[in-house]
This record gives sequence, C-alpha cells and structure tokens, in this order.
Amino acid sequence: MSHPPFDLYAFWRTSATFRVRVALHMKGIAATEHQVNLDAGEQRGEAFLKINPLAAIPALVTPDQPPLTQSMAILEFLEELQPTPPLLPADLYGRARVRSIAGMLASDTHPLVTPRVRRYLTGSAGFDDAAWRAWQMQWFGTGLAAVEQRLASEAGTGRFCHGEVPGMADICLASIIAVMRVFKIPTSGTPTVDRIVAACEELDAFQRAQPQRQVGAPT
Ligand SMILES: N[C@@H](CCC(=O)N[C@@H](CS)C(=O)NCC(=O)O)C(=O)O
Repeated sequence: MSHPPFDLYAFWRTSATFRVRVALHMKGIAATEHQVNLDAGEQRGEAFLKINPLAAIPALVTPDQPPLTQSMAILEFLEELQPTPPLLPADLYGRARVRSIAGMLASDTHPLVTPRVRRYLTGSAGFDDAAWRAWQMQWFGTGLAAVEQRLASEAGTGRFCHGEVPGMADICLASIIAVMRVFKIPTSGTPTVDRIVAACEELDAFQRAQPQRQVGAPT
C-alpha cells in the first residue's frame, strides 16, 4: 500500500519517538526523520513550536495536513491507515485492555520523567542529580510494578502483553525499558515485563527502533 511521504520529528533516545518508529517499521511505512535535539533545547525553539506548541516530540507530518503530535494518537492513526499487521486485538475487551496497559506506561509513567520535568525540578525546585535519579527510579518503578502485576495475573497475557502477537501495549512497554536503559535505570522484580520485552526485542521492528541505532546516538 502506498502512502503520502511522512516526516517524523524525532530524537535518538526518546521513548515517545521509539513508539512511532516501531509502529512504522511493523507496518512497513517509511518516514524521513528530522532531528530535534532535546539536549540543545531545540524543542523550545521558534521553528519547532510551530509544529508542536507543547515543545515535545514526536510529530508526524504529512502533506497538506497540520502536524500530528502525541505518540498514541499517531499509533492509532497508523493503525487505521494501514490495519495490517494490527497493533490492536480484534475483540472489544482486548482492545480496551491493550489501550489500558499502554496508557499506564505512556500516559501515567512517561510524562513524569520527561526533560521538561527534569528541567523544572533541577532548575526551579532545587533537585540535585541524586534527587532527580531518585525521582526517576520512583516513577519508572511505580509504573513498571503496576504493569508487572497486571501482566503476571491476567489471563490475556501471552508471549506478549496481549496474546501471541506484539501490539500497542508491547510498543509502550519496550519504549519505557529502552529509555530506562539509556538513563541506566535497572528493572527489578519484573520477570513478566522482562520476558515480554525480550520477546519484543527478537523482532526486527523493535531492534531497528532501539535508541543506540538512531542518527545522533553516542557511539
Ligand atoms: N504524550 C506525549 C509525550 C511527548 C514527550 O514528552 N516527548 C518527549 C520525548 S520522549 C519530549 O519531547 N520532551 C521534551 C521536553 O520534555 O522538553 C507523546 O506520547 O507523544
């Protein structure tokens, strides 16, 4: 299936961009990446604020339409644009379960550990490096422990978060683990999460999205 040319505003290490990269690779949709250097604050520059006034990536741009921001909205867009392979299960309850697990990670865990939160806490709220690291450990740990509890106890869990094929929840889970590794935050006491992420990382789409394989990653 042919698609309009997409442009993806991205940075090598980010969790939210990782999600979009995996979905694009899974569905075989090409996008030209444009770097927004978060370390240099480019997300807050005049040019990028026209793309996303909230100063965050990713943004997916297609001709003649305003930019699409929010990784989960982009995943839903890609899913409807090209339904195969599916990122969501066929049944109603299954779709809600997958979106629920994805939301625990993308909506309730990731926003607490973004650069803008770090900037505020270390710039205005008096956090030093140790306090910031404790903050990261707290919120990554809380999110992952809750997801582990669900994955370990619910019948819907299989080789992946939901059944035997990877989908939206797996993308979100792997995106959190990928950024935890970048920041050298270990996981602990999450055997189901670890098993599922290992299964994801056997897949080409997840491997190609890994931070260290992206343009701009430290060598
Ligand atoms: N909910 C948004 C989160 C976007 C977001 O926070 N992206 C981070 C990178 S993972 C970012 O660009 N942060 C810039 C900043 O915090 O200054 C999404 O899922 O797309």
